[in-house]
Amino acid sequence: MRFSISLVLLFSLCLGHGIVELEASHCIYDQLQISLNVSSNSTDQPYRTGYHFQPHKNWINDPNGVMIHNGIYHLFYQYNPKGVVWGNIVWAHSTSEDLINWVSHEPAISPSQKYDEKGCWSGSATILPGDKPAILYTGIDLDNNQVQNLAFPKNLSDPYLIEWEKFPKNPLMAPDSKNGINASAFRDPSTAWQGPDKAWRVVIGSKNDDLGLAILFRSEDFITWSQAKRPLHSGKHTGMWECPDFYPVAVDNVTGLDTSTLGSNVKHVLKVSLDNTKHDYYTIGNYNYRTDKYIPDNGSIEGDRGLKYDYGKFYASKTFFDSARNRRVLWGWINESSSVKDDAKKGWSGLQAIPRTVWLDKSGKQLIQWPVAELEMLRDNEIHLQHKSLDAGSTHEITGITAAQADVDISLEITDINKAEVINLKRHHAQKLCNERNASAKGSLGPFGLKVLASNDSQEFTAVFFRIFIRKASKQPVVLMCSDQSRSSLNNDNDKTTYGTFLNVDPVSEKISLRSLIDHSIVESFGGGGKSCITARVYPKLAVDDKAHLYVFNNGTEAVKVASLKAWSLKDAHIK
Ligand code: DQQ
Repeated sequence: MRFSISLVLLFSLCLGHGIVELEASHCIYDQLQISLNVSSNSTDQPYRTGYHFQPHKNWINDPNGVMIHNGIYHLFYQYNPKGVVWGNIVWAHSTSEDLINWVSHEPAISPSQKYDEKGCWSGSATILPGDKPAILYTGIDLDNNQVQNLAFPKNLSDPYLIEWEKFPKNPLMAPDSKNGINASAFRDPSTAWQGPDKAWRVVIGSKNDDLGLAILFRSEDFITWSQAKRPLHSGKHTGMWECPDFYPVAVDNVTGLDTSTLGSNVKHVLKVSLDNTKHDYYTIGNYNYRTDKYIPDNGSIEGDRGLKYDYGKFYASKTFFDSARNRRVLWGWINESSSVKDDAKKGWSGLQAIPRTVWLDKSGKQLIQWPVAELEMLRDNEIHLQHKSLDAGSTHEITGITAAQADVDISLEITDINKAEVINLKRHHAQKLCNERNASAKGSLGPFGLKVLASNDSQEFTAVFFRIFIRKASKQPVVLMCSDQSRSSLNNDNDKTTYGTFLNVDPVSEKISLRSLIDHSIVESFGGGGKSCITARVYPKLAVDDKAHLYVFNNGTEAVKVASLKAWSLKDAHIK
């Protein structure tokens, strides 16, 4: 193996002592800031993915500065060049022509100046007039203050924009203690937008006590920025807002919009990453550029009880407008659920989710997310199943594809809603309900769905499933969507939290669909055509590579029907 006994000893010290908690709530494991040689041998690396973005080794977190420029997609991301844990953060850089196959370059932005000597933290790209990309990022200065800095490509005729120059007048924005802003809670500039008055606006994540803030700055020239008297928006009892993302969505179609678009058929989305809970939640509402205020729609719930992009592992996300294909694309960081000891063994930690196209649902009340269409070029060995009845307690194996690296799209129909259990939902939180009634707990209508990364003896599996209930109060049906990791691995060092959410689908008039992207240690699931998403990290010991199986199952007492199922093996993406 690639790490020595002394490192194991150092690691054990880390568990008890010597871990420094930072404001960004990442731990610093001093003793693990050491880059290891990492094996590429697949038998040593059962959890490496085939088509998700991940560097060869070391730690990654937030996607940064995502953009398209001259037909090339850019993904920058938080990266530790010196270890498998968070620290020494630089902006690593990769480029792609299709969002799936990637080539890596030298880090674009690394600590070098007194205003970013202690870290180059998250930020965003804005395409300025004349097609000139600009990056705003948070620097940690020598006194540990968080400040905002600007960088431009050194050579605009380089199609890959490999070298970036920091603006000589950095820092351009600093925290104002008179406004109650602490210098350790002022970070992650959004993509900027330009109002009809031509002034640029940008939001910075912050907090004042436990009031989460999207602090607004304005500028005429992108260089001199002044803080607006009031934030764009704030949220009571939400704590630090990290990585705010603010963008327009079209009301009546799926087309993406440039970040500066305003108009009567346009709503706005504000997403914030809640440091307290490590979830990305969003509201939909209206933005008034005259007052520079964003007001969420009635019923758009603020905070961790609100709508989440993803109810599993997905954080510090960021969107960009893809002008080549008129869509808005969402990137998000998927963290590990394994122990730091196991991360040190495999030599890497963290990945990026498959980029998702995002648009406003017809209801206007939520977003829809769907893997970018380019992923489909990796599909191979298509198999079909149609009109298959799944009797009570039955399991059916799906064969003919590589079950450890696959794309599965299933739609299910219930037969009789009157058989659904009546439940007082006021007392139930979706995740708790999924936890109490896991995949093995029989119900009437459900659990039914997929068992993925399953061993042939069912000792290991991850179940992504549904249960249908009738609400006691309204007598209306409700669909629960769960991702149950409790049996995902014989290794009990992993976090096996079960995730869950309610899915806004009428199970009487609609089929219940589920698409799951399976990639060795990731199960990224999209319920109801992208209305609810759940991403899980799992680390099977038995269900590895060709020992992994895929099943459809029904553990309810009532039959359900597989209206259709399509599944594909997915080929490896080229990620160099
Ligand atoms: N990660 C960055 C911060 C951001 C946090 C540091 C979110 O800029 O607030 O690596 O994961």
